[in-house]
Amino acid sequence: MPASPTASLPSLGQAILDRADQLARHSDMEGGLTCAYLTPAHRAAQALLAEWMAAAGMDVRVDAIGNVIGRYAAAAEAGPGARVLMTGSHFDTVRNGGRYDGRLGILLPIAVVDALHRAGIRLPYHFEVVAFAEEEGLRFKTSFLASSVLAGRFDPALLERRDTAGISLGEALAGSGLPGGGAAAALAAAAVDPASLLGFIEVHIEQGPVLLHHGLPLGVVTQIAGSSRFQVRVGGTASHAGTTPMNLRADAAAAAAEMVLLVEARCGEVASLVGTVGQLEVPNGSSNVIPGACHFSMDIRAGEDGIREAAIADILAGIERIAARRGVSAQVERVTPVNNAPCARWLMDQFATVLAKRGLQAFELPSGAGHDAMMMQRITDIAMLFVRCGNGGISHNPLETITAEDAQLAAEVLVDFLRHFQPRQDA
Ligand code: HGY
Ligand code: MN
Ligand code: MN
Repeated sequence: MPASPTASLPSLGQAILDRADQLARHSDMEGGLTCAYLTPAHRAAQALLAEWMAAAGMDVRVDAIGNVIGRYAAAAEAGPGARVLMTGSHFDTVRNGGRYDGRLGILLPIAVVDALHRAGIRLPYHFEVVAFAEEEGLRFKTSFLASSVLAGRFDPALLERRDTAGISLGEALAGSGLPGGGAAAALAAAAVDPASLLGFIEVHIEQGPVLLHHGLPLGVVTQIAGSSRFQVRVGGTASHAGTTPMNLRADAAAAAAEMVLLVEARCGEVASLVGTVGQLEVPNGSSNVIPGACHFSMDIRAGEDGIREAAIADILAGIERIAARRGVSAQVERVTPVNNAPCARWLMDQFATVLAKRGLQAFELPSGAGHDAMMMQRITDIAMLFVRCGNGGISHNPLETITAEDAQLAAEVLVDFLRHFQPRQDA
């Protein structure tokens, strides 16, 4: 087997970071990176990724939900029945987020394909890089929207979901120019045929401090924690802040505050359980009016689905008790839960073999963050390669950072993985 094409490209890691910087220039906000689904910044990023995929020698298509899919076709001798090893991650972001979350898992494989293409190396299978259009759920409070379409798990009811401007997902898609215009049939037809897949691998920043703590550049993921998200709307009685005695109030914000502390307390009871209220607002509030309404989000995750579901049951019951005692209402809307997703040992081992050949430890760790891979795991086997985060492992924050050296190493490991990849024998 000829020398690795990346060995002659020591600057690949820096090139990947430079492209992340270039992509980050397309933002919905000044002075930071926000790239919400189907905004002008999102469409510009989508176009740039399609351009880079084509330049790397891939056949590029954009599907009905806006995923950009680049196929690096198999070697001719693979024949018409060649199957697909798929990789990818998301290019939408959280509000004022980091520039590597998701995007590294797109830019790095594009750079790898470019190196293979320049070296005239083809693989015995099709290699597809997917830039998933929506994973974070920022605009429509969904999660894994784009990978759910590819996995054939899209819930058409989400087309009615509205953003803060009152635009529904269906309307946004209808006006997007994407194939099918948001028709449920077009979204269903965009699902990939599971039989065509050899597996799905995702390269992603760790978004935590573990690799940094162990002094390791890369890690192999064992499982991805399941998550459940909710929107809670508390309804009280707006009334005068100066004339309403404390014992006669139905204060929606005070009730919500007690519910938030309940989430914190209950999720503090089990090591692998976490609960977060990331959004909390008194809509149309005034400083001299007792809040008549208070809305907040809940994000609850655990390493085991049973632990997560038990915590959710306790929290929902607690919200009901607090609402009844305080004379307020509480409406809870649940976004589709995503269950714990195990990585496939046969794929993990192929990453471990490649790492060992480079004298690197195949350090295994779970992922507390959700990823597109967990949706793809519903239709094919998955594995993930984590890349060390700097700045204490911080993520979902502009301080998110990785080094060019670690990006270079991850690219070289991915090349080795691809060139030695063996499909699952009993598949
Ligand atoms: O929330 C998550 O874990 C992912 O970043 N969407
Ligand atoms: Mn994220
Ligand atoms: Mn991510």
